[in-house]
Amino acid sequence: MTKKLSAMDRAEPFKIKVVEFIKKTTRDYREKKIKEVGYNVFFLTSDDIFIDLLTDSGVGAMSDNQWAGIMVGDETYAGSRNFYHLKEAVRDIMGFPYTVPTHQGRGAENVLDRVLIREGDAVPGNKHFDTTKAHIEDKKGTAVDVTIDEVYEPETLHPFKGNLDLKKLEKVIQKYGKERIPYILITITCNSGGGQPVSMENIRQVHEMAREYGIPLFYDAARFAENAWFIKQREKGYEDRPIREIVGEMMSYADGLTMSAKKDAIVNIGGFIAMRDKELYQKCAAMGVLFEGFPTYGGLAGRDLEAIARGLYEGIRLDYLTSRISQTHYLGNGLKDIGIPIINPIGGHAVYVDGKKFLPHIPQTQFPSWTLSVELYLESGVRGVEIGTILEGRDPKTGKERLPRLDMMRLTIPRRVYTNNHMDVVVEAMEAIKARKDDIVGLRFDYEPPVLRHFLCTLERVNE
Ligand code: P70
Repeated sequence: MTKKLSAMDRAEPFKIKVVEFIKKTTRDYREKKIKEVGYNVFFLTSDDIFIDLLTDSGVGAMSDNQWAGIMVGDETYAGSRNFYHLKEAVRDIMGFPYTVPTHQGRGAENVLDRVLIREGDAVPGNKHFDTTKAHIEDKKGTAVDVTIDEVYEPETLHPFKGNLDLKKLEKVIQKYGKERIPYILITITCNSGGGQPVSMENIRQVHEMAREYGIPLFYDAARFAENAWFIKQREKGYEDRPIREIVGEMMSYADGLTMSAKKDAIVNIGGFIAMRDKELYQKCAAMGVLFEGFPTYGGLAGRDLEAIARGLYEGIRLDYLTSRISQTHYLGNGLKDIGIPIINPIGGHAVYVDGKKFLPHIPQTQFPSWTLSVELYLESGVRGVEIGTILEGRDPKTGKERLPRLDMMRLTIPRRVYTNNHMDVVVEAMEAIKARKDDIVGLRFDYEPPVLRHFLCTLERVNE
C-alpha cells in the first residue's frame, strides 16, 4: 500500500548533535515501581523509563534552528515579534489569515468550543480524540462518530481508514439539523482510529457537504503533515505533488483548525487556533484572553512561538516525513513478523497493538490493553499507552462503561528521538511477553476519577 522506499529515503535527514542518556533498570526494580504507582504508567517518573513511547506529543527533538529561535524569543506581553512570525508561518503554509496561540491543543479546543458550541449541539467527526470529545461534552454538546466502518476492522487494509462516512454524516446532519451542528470536525490523521490518514477526496467531499448545508468545517490538525505524506504516497494524482501543495489544498477546504503544535510542529509546548473569518477570530481572541492570555502570546513565551513558527516548516519536509513514518513502519513490521496482532495498515505516528486479540482471556472490563502496557514496562522498561477502554471513559449520561470496539496499546514514536535499535528492543520485549501471555492477569480500579480518568486512576490486579 505504501510505496517501497530506498535506504536513502528512509535515512534520517539529520545528524545528532546532542544526546541525553537514558536508564536501563532491572525487572525487580520495575516490579516495585509499577506497584508503587498503582499500575498506571502515567505516574512513572521518566528516570524509571528506558524507552518512552507514551506519546509523540511535546517529546520531539527540536533542531538547531529551533533552538536558535529560542534565543531570539521576544518576551513582551503584547505584540511579541515571534507571534507575527508564527502568524506568518500559518498564513504561508496553511493559508489562514488569523491565528490565536494557545498553550497546547486542548487550550485551542476549549476556546473554540466555548465560542461555537451550545447545549444540545452535535459535532460529527472521525473518532474525535479524547480531549476533543471531553471539551465538546464539557460544553454540553455531543461528539458523534461518523468514521467509515473499516476503522473498526484491524485486519482490513484500507489506505485511508480515517475517512468519514458521508452517509453517516448526512444522517447526523438531518437528525440534528444544521442549526444544532456548529461545525464538522476532521481529525488529520485520525489518532483514535490508529493514526490513520484521511484522503483528499474524502476531505473534499466532506467540504462539499458542509458547504451545501452551510456548516463550517474545522480540522483537528495535530498531525496534518503526516496526513499529507500519506496522501502523496497513496492517493492517485498526488504522487508528484510537493507536500506543501498538498497541505495547501487540504487547508483550502477548511474554515479553520485547532492545532496541537506538540506533534507536527515538533515543539515541546504550544498550540493555536487558525481561521479565515475575522468575526470568529475576534470572538476566539476575546475568549482566549480569559483562558490562555493576551492573543499575541496565548499562554506561551515568545521563544515558544518562535520554535513553533520554525517547526512548522521542518514538519512539512518530505525527507523528514519519509524517515519518520518509515520508523513507525519499521516497528510495526517487526511486530507483525513475530505474530503480534496490530492495527493495519500501520499508521503515521504510532503502532497500535490489538490488546483484545493479544490477550483474549482478559475480559474488556479488566482492561487488556492497559494490562499489556503494564507488562511491556515490566518486561523492558518501555512505556506504551492504552488507547482503549480506560481512555474511552464512561458514558456521561448513563455512567456505564463504553467498551469501545477497538481496545489497543499504542506505541507512539517521538519525532527525531529514538533509533531503530530502540525499536528492536520493543520487538524483543513483545516476543518475550507473547511467550508467557496466558499467565497475564487483568486489572480493576482502585481509584477512578470522574473525567479523563486514564491520567489519574490507580489500579490493582484482579487476583490480588
Ligand atoms: C497523544 C496526545 C493529543 C491530541 C491529539 C489530537 C488528535 C488534540 C490533542 C490534544 C495526548 C496524549 C495521550 C496519551 C498520552 C499522552 C498524551 N494527543 N487532538 O499522545 O492536544 O495534548 O496539545 O492538548 O492527538 O495522542 P494537546
